[in-house]
Amino acid sequence: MAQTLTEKILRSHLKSGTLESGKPIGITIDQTLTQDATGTMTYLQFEAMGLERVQNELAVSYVDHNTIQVGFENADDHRYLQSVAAAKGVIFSKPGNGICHQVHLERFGEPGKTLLGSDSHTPTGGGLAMIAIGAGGLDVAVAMAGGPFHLISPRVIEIRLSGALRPWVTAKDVILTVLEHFGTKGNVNCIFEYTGEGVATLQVPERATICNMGAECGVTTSLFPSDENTRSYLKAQGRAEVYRPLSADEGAVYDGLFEIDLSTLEPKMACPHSPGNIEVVRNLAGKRVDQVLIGSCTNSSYVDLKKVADILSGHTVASHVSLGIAPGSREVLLMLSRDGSLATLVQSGARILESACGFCIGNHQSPGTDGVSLRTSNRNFEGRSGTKSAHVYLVSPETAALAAITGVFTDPLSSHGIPYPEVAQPASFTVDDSMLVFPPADGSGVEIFRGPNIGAPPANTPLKENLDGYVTIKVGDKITTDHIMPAGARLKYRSNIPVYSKYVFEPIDEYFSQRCIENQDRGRDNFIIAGASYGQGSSREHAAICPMYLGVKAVIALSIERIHQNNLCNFGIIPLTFRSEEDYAKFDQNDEVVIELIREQITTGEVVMKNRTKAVEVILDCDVTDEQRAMLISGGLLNILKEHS
Ligand code: MIC
Ligand code: SF4
Repeated sequence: MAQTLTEKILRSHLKSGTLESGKPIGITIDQTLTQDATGTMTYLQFEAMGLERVQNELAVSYVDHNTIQVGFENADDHRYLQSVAAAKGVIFSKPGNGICHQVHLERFGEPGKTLLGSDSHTPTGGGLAMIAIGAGGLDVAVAMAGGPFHLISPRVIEIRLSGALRPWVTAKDVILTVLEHFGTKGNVNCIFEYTGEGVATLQVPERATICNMGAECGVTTSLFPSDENTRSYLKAQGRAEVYRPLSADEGAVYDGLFEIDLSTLEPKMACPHSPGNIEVVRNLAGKRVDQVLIGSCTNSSYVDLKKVADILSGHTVASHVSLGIAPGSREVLLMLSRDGSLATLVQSGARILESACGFCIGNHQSPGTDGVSLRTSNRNFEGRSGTKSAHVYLVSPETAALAAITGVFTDPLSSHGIPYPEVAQPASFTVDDSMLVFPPADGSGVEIFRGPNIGAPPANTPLKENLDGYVTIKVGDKITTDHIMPAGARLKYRSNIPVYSKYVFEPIDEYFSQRCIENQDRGRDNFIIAGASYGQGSSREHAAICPMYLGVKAVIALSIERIHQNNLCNFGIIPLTFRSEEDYAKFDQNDEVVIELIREQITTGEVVMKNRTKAVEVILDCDVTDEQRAMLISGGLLNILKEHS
């Protein structure tokens, strides 16, 4: 039978289950990647598994998220990560070498392979025809130990591209169009597979941009076929030998279809405060801009930034605008410096930032009060920039560069007088792997460094018979992991759960953790009530570990996003869903609630929760796999792994 590309790759990696959408499957993972902010917990968990060395084909540890190094914490984390990588057989990408997804695409991605990364934008690898999935650190640790990754066999949605993009219309505008159509919720357990003659008009970095931001739709991943453009990209990276052609069979059947004629698109943007809030740029033409930031794993390839340099050439950044540019990798930075683009950027008044996540995670470059910031990144959740009152718009590098010059939103298709920057893919990239540290063949003698800020992941107890406590918080729809577990200024506590836990829900309710502790002290449980699409955004498992540490036993929501749901199960927090909005309305913060005989109830998949304060009860769904049910009963995956070791 004709197969989709997704099916082909999944089938060749299938370990358990059947490929029928909606059914649980387990797949082998060829490659893994971690980044520093999720990496410390991942490797601490891997160490707890007691293995001498990673078992999968290729494991890379990147340091890109927190390179700010205010205080000793980040530098200590980096030292831990470098030493544990050497000890366990992991390649270490030093801070400054670039953003994990950009570097992985350049140096390690391979068509037809599976990649699991402890970062939600791991699907960037789909630009090279990989099944590349974002997951919590514990899942990645299991994959490094040679274990399968469990997921729900996806619905495969075909996104059929025809035509070609017009000048000034970009890959970013393609994915913003996809986001406009699919939105940021309701796409759990889907994969976007790109097909059609329009595919050949897009180069690998453009495909990577599109796959990267598919994460904002909440899909498991996105992928493109592997074709002549893939071959020339890999050849230009000096890796022609890993090329192999891959595509769906003629007549493959998909679970859905969305057609895009590339030639009809126009420059778009995601408006505050959601990547799904799409508008055409022309609708805001003339609006004043305070800050422009170009970079992030979405749009910081060599061609992206060379185009920016060509646009800025001979111009000066508007006097009221601050322009920052973060090249995605050291390779990109080296190439820009060799071809003179770096000088052009500096001359225009751009501030050159480190090749790291930086501004994208709110680590620095926070806008001023009420500031309007145009960014080429992928998330504009309220407060993520570090400034709650800021208005962040997500745009293409071309749209961003024009605004930096004019100082206002400028439709790239309008008559602004700046010539279109024609930039071709280079025939060869400047490859320099000297900031990759390869592990010794035998790491047994390597001493693993641990600073005082690094603590072991906290233990959980097995599930009790009855849960009894309070709705410690009730939140609405689309609560992101940035709301649950803020990054930015708090990022340096990622390796210190007791301290980081103080900031759970800080952007919404700074007293949440205090209430949790008070309830815990009285021997009562904590419950979180939420609306639709709870846990959108990042893969950070801290959004489950820290609530677990605070005694949260269940999250009851209208719906929960895939990665977060897995993280909750991994750490023994029960994910439950309401059957209706009316049921959601029956609970308020501080209500006293009880779930009796929970161990028995979750095995049936139906759970009755009583609201003692309001004297009502509702039936909830507990839609988890058998493996997850076992984790919930044991108090998390780590407890199960301990039982089996
Ligand atoms: C993000 O873009 O939100 C992050 C920061 O890269 C996260 C990972 C993290 O929180 O460390 C992600 O996307 O998974
Ligand atoms: Fe880094 Fe931003 Fe990409 Fe996350 S989205 S990996 S913070 S650049």
